[in-house]
Amino acid sequence: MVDFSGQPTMKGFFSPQRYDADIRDCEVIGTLPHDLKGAFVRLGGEWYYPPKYKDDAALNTDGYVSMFRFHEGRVDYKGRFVRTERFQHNLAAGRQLYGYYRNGYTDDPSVRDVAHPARRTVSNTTPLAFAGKLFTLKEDGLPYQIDPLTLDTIGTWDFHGQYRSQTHTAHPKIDPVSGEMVTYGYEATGPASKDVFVYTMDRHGHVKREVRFQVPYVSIMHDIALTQKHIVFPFACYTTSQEILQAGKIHWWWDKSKPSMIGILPRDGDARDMRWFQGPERCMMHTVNARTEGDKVILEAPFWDTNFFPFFPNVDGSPWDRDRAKAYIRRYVFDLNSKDDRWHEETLFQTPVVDLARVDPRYLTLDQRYVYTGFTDQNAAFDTQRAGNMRGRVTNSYGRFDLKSGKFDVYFAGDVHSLQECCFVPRPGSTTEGDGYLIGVASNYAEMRSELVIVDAQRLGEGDVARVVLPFRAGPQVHGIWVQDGELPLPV
Ligand code: V55
Ligand code: FE
Repeated sequence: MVDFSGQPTMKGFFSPQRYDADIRDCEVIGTLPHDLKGAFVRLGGEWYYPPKYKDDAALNTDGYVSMFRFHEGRVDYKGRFVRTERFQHNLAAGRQLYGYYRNGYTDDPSVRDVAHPARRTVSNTTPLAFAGKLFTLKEDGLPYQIDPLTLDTIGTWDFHGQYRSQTHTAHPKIDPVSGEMVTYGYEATGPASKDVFVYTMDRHGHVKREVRFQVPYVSIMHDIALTQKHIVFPFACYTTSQEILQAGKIHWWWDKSKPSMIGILPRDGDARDMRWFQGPERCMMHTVNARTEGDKVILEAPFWDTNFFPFFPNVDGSPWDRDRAKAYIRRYVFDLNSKDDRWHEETLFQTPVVDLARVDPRYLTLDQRYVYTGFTDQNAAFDTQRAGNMRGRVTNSYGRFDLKSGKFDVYFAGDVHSLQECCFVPRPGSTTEGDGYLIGVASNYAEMRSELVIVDAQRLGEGDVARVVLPFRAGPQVHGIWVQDGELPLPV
């Protein structure tokens, strides 16, 4: 029996949907740009069965992949649950067999396999188009390969057996200059292990390099940054241990007495070339971009002041601090020539932002100017709590933050809307940074439906040029990517 009635966070806009979807020729308001040709592929998750524990992390939802396919002047929509091993086991049993986020010790004995965390992944974080294939990623398991024509799940992927980490990040980086991908897995040899395996793949998905190193302490290593010369590994304050996991507890605990760490590894270097820098409490989740200038590495990232996740407890017993859980676009400078292991930090904008920031992907690893991200520009004109938004702050605007001038432009989605992560789509044929579209899904709380907004990325203030309207809620997205025609086989 399936019963979501006791789940306070799964109401209103966030009540479960539990269906795969197909729409041919979606309703469109406005004019679709004729040069938008490809697909917006989104990944997120929803609970197919209610969680085993009420205080479990929202990161533990079943992966759901969807696609807005732009083709011949129209848009088709498709959505599918990712058929992970876990999804299939749950469906066969008719209930939730899996326990806490990243704690296999809390799983039902029929599926418990603590030595192989990849087998319990929900694959719900980031789509990846690489080497002619489509994947769904989650940092606690291996990639799942997805058929881009149908969104059917093909199975897990280990890069022709050459990928040895048990886990694979949701945030690999593709170098736009060489076409190489730099990727990694942490907790690489098992839950709570300090091992990190780093891989460089050629554009065909074959491993060219593997580097193994250990972290000073086990922590979430959700994202990295890549320059033309270095790989930047930030992490901070979240900790765990075998004892915590074996005791059947939540995986991550916030310990602000631990230093925030940033490791810098030369792309052609070895574990002994790793340089660790440290600083005071920051919550380091997503990066924006980084570059190497002489002996300096410069990182731009929307790091938080403190614990960002309400469901990962503070070790000192203090309650989650919503007022301090804010992210700001910041710059970090690391001097590789200096013996000092402290970084230099500068807060570039005083406006708190959502940390799901995007750049023009053609400028990753390079000196880039614009950062696109959601933020709260105006207070919402509706009762967000009643509508199911527990945080009460509504992301209703996208900003284009100019790192060179310190100014920003704003797109406002509407006063009954909240926005998911945006995605920058380069205009085909152009090479100028920022020439293209900003797209993203808006939740319309008045109509209880989702709308994909399409904005000219150089004219945010003029509003959207088109909206693709779904007659239902598209569901929560974590990350999305644009796949240009020709990059993958796409449905027609
Ligand atoms: C994040 C998201 C995850 C996860 C770990 O946003 C970190 C950060 C959706 O899954 O498993
Ligand atoms: Fe992420």
